[in-house]
Amino acid sequence: MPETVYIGLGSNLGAPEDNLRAALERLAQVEGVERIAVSPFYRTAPFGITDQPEFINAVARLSTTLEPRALLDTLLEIEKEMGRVRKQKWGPRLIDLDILLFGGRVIEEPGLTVPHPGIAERGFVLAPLADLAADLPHPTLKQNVKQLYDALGASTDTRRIESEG
Ligand code: A4P
Ligand code: MG
Repeated sequence: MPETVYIGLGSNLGAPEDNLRAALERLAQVEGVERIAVSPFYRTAPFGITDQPEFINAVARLSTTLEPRALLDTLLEIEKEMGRVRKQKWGPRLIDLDILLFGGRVIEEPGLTVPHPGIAERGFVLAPLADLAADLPHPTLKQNVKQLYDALGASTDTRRIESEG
């Protein structure tokens, strides 16, 4: 059975919106992956290291027959093909693709943690995720996406921009 998966996309180097669109196109071409929906794009203040350009963030909902590890490898491959060089934790990047949620699964393995551990603290994840799935329950936090976003409150600097993927 295919699983419904949510992927977080982020970029703050080059032409970030084009980078997100390019990554989405590549994702849709992967065998075993079907793209169902893409959130609006958001312009977001950098989290972690604040002295870097603003990010463009979005979330995509996919349907996939791939197992989580195979999907992660696919995402890392797309990042690599798109020229991402890993330098600094939380630092600037051409494209960052994270598995946010994989059905209701809870995975803790070396190199793969699902749900993504940063979801609840990150407005740049919760805002676009809420556009696609406000009522979706978080598998371990026992709140839905909208409740998590509301709990984060006004501390998030995210602005929806009109163009979409
Ligand atoms: N990994 C484990 N679990 C997962 C998962 N669920 N999805 C491993 C994807 N990858 C997962 O990733 C390092 C390793 O995490 C991968 O090889 C994979 O095996 P990375 O993307 O290179 O991580 P990183 O950048 O070195 O550090 P970190 O803490 O993951 O950075 P984040 O959390 O990705 O944060 N501000 C705004 N406004 N918007 C952003 O998008 N992004 C970051 C990066 C910082 N600030 C931001 C944004
Ligand atoms: Mg990542």
